[in-house]
Amino acid sequence: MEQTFVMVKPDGVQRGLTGKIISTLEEKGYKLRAIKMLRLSEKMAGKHYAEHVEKSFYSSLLQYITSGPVVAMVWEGKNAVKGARTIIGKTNPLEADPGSIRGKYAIDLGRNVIHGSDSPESAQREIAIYFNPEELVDYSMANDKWIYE
Ligand code: IDP
Ligand code: MG
Repeated sequence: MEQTFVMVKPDGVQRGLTGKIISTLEEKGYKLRAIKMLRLSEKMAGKHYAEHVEKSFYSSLLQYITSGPVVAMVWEGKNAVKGARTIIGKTNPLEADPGSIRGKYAIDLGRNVIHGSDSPESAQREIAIYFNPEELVDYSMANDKWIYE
C-alpha cells in the first residue's frame, strides 16, 4: 500500500472545505493514517517547497501557505499518490477537470485549496516534515475487502 501526503491549504480551511476534502478521500476508499491542524512556520514552508526556491512565485507561495492554519494528512491506499493527484486536479484550476477538487473549488493558481504529493518519494519526504513515524496510526479497516479484490 502506498502513502501520500495531502494538505488542505489556508484558503481551503478558511472556506470551510476541509470536511468535503476529507469526505472525498474517505469515500474513494483511502485510509486516513494521520491528521493534524497546524500553522506553518517560514522554515517548514521552505522545507516543503524547497524545489520551488528559484521560482518567481516562491515568495508569494510562502506568504500564502503560512497565511493561516492548514490541515495535514497522510492517506494510504493502492496507488494513492496518483489517485489522490487525479482527485485533486491539475495545479492550475483553469486546467483542472471540473469534477476534481481544484476544478470544483478553485480559480487562481495561487489559491488552489489543496496540496498532494507528486510521487511516492515526494510523499515520504513530505510526510517526514509534518509527522513523526509514531503519529501514523496503524489499524485495519473493516471494509477493505469491499474496496480491494
Ligand atoms: P502542485 O501543487 O500541483 O504540485 P507545484 O508546481 O508543485 O504544483 O506548485 C506548488 C504550488 O505553488 C501550487 O500548488 C500553487 O499553489 C503554487 N504555484 C505553482 N505555480 C504557480 C504560479 O505560476 N503562480 C503562482 N503560484 C503558483
Ligand atoms: Mg508539487
